[in-house]
Amino acid sequence: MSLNKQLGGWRVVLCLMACLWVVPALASELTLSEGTESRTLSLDEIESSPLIHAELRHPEGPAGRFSGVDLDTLLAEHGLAEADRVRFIAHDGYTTFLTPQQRREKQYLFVTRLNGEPIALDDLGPFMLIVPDDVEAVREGTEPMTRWIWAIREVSVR
Ligand SMILES: Nc1nc2c(c(=O)[nH]1)N[C@H]1C(S)=C(S)[C@@H](COP(=O)(O)O)O[C@H]1N2
Ligand SMILES: [Mo]
Repeated sequence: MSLNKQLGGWRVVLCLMACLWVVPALASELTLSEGTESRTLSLDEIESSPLIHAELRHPEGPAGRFSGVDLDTLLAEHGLAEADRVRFIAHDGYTTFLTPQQRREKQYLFVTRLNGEPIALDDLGPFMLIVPDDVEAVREGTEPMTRWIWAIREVSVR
């Protein structure tokens, strides 16, 4: 094989590797918007709040150690603690919101990692909202899991 062909082959391999690295990195961004203003938060920026861990099986399947930040702490970090309505928008178009009262009733964990790794889109990532204290109740059907939104791409407050 000529040297030229070998280099071409390597170029293809390097491009593929770059794509495999870039695509999940892009997916791990969160849009935080308030009215017409919006900013993009990286995984690092989200995780600048203290990480909280919970060992559980998500009703949709994934199990293990879920790590993330307390939703209210995350909002406070960005001056949004007093938000009236916190809406979550998922990559699949699903959307739901939390009122201040709902946020007071329970601790919502904004999950950024499963078993120490950023979460793939196929595994309900990049971010999901869970209520660790409700795992049992949801399994038993005494609590709804309509606010256990996964594949979160945007948090929009007003
Ligand atoms: N991203 C995303 N999150 C979601 C949903 C969804 O369709 N997409 N469905 C919600 C609803 S209505 C419920 S009851 C639970 C479980 O949804 P399922 O019963 O459709 O699996 O997840 C919630 N979170
Ligand atoms: Mo539902």
